[in-house]
Amino acid sequence: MQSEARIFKSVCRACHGGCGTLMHVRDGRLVKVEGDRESPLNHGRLCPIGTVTVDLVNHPDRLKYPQRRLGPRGSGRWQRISWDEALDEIATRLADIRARFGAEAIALGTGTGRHHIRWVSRFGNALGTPNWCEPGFAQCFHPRVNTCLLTFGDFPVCDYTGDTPPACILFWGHNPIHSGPDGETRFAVREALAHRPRTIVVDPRETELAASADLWLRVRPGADDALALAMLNVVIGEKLHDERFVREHTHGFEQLAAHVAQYTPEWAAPITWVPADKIRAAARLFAQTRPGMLEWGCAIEHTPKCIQTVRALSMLPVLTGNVDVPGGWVFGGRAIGKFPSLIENLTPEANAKRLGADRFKLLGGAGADLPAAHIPTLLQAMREGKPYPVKAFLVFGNNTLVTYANSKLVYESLMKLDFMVNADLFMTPTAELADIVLPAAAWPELDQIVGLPTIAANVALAQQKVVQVGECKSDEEIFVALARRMKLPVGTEDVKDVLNAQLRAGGLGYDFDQLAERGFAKAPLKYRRYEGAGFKTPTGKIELYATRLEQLGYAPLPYYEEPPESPLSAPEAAKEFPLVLTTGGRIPFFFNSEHRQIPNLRRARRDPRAEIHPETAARHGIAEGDWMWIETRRGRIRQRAKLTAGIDPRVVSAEHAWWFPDEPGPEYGVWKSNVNVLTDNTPPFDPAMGTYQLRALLCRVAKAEGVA
Ligand SMILES: Nc1nc2c(c(=O)[nH]1)N[C@H]1C(S)=C(S)[C@@H](COP(=O)(O)OP(=O)(O)OC[C@H]3O[C@@H](n4cnc5c(=O)[nH]c(N)nc54)[C@H](O)[C@@H]3O)O[C@H]1N2
Ligand SMILES: Nc1nc2c(c(=O)[nH]1)N[C@H]1C(S)=C(S)[C@@H](COP(=O)(O)OP(=O)(O)OC[C@H]3O[C@@H](n4cnc5c(=O)[nH]c(N)nc54)[C@H](O)[C@@H]3O)O[C@H]1N2
Ligand code: SF4
Ligand SMILES: [Mo]
Repeated sequence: MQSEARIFKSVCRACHGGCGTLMHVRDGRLVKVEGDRESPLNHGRLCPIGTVTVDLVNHPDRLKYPQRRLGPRGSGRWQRISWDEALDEIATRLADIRARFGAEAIALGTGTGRHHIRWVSRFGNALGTPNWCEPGFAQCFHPRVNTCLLTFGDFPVCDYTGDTPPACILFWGHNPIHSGPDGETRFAVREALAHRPRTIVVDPRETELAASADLWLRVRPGADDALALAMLNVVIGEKLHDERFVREHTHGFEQLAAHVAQYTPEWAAPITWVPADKIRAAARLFAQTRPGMLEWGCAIEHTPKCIQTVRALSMLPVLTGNVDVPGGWVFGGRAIGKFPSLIENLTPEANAKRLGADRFKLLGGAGADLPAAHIPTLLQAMREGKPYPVKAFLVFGNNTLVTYANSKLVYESLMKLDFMVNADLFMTPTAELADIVLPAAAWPELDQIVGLPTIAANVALAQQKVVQVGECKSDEEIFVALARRMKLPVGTEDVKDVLNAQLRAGGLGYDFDQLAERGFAKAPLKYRRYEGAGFKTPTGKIELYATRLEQLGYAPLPYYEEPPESPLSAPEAAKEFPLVLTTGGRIPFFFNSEHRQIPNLRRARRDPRAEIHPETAARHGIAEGDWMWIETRRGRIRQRAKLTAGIDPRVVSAEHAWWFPDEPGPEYGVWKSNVNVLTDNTPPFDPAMGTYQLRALLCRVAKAEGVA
């Protein structure tokens, strides 16, 4: 007879969100996952990705035990080993590299916003290396965080868990009904939309949000800074700003007003491809419909001029008095104490060695919240040994070959390593390049707390280990085991001790087990905190004129700059590559490079596809569903053409993160449709953040004849 299933509360962590879940476990096996109706973040719902959790956890292709590669790097041949052997070998190799080249020759990598993200840098700090990296710290979300910390003294998020819905939402380079706002869930946005706010969408594609918006601004990819500056010009020029808030709580309004006077809508129209009257209408609608919130996404961070774009955009809610008000932008509560990063373990000399820190101070230096290494500089150190050699790379949940820009250069860099370790749920084209592969626990197989200030502003959540799969270990446990094995001076406590210390410091009054039982805890949200305390910036105000940026040597006021590879900045290249390429619009069925091996999701999107205007397609003899070559100066890939009149005839939008787990290893078709074969990680970089070109590039297309 079958035993009864036990039900545990937990939190889905398959994306950046934190939907409450009920986990059904029978005989030690996960048999069902459903949404928790009590959760304030999803009210019982799950998205397609959350729905297939059982298929993911029990997938036959999961990595279930550690393996050592046989033969040369990339041979595709593997041998099962025990955890003891794996940890011993890693500890010995790392100790050897550290003794010969210094700890900085060991780099750590991780993937986007994962449960263990801060544990990666923590382990690096314990080991004595300043070199860890993550695509998100480089150019997704953290540019927004670091910029806002410097100019607001805090990070604003949209107020979805309060009682007041927004009257206006400005969606900018962000499609959160599929992607989920960073640190939220996509359901919060849908709920806000149910209250019928006015909406403005800034997107080169006609997404569902764009199609139903009051105003859709079909911006040229990469021209967001010009558009934002022109909107500021209108808000200030027409005196639509909140005069009192601006006077009392911002610094540098006069300088900003004088500076943006040059950026008129007529100036911006030919740059942005958005008509001047539409720019005016958008600025007016946002300024006059309060409370309003800005939902901004990673599109603004995927070009080498990210910080000033973020700055310009962040001023729209500020000038219009939408900061720290119900239904507007609010500041995250601190329901969970600060993570013990162990950064104090790094000497000033070690800190100074962080690759890129001297140049990109918002990423790796004095202006960074949690400093990280600059990925292109790190890859160069692997390839060329300059400015010093990087010999080892430990990757915990990042599909480096697929998600970093310029995949061919990434491949060359990884092939030069002496030692590479990869912890993942599945074998990937990246893991195939490792010396040792470790089986990582998926989210239902580990304990963790969720509640960066960015999660729902005021909700703390616990995910709990409900099953054990094979010999999988959580990344956190692997770090602790390695720290103990290497006899590191710090970073050896049990994972739960660290979680409990954080919860104690947060003051919610629950320890981990109590929070796990409840699933989540909500702290009260306080509005207009600045009225008493001001903002935590040098001037005590929101710095429209950024004194900290100026001190660090960066422009204190936002300005316009063309992307380096655009029809305006590179007219010669544009003769050969006449179309503007953007990449990465999120697919509702996959999280970045994940989930291609799950049949129930793959059925919804069998092949990669790129959006193109019917006229442009017709010129090249391309029909709906045809395989189409997309080529840039870096290389060529193919995706299936998706014809849509919603995109500008001069633009192509290709999906990102494609590889094919169903094709033979060790490559798994990684060179076929991977958009990062097309992107660029060579200079110029954003001067403060070091971001590079994942979007806004030049390309050409052709029909791919004779390919299956
Ligand atoms: N051209 C282009 N490139 C892009 C983007 C784009 O829009 N366009 N987007 C960029 C952005 S914003 C980001 S954040 C990055 C994302 O890049 P990545 O972080 O590399 O993306 P993922 O595919 O989500 O995750 C990588 C791996 O983590 C594994 N994994 C999942 N859970 C765990 C776990 O708990 N532990 C371990 N050890 N492994 C786990 C998955 O199986 C997967 O192989 O891509 C970037 N690359
Ligand atoms: N289902 C699902 N959810 C995800 C992910 C996933 O892969 N799948 N990835 C996660 C990650 S790592 C991140 S960072 C977030 C990202 O989530 P979002 O920030 O929503 O990012 P995207 O969907 O890549 O891009 C948002 C929109 O920007 C548009 N866009 C493209 N280029 C430009 C441009 O130059 N300017 C402007 N204004 N718009 C442009 C695209 O057409 C797209 O509709 O989603 C997270 N959530
Ligand atoms: S939105 Fe994110 S957290 Fe919620 S069910 Fe989907 S993948 Fe899980
Ligand atoms: Mo991201």
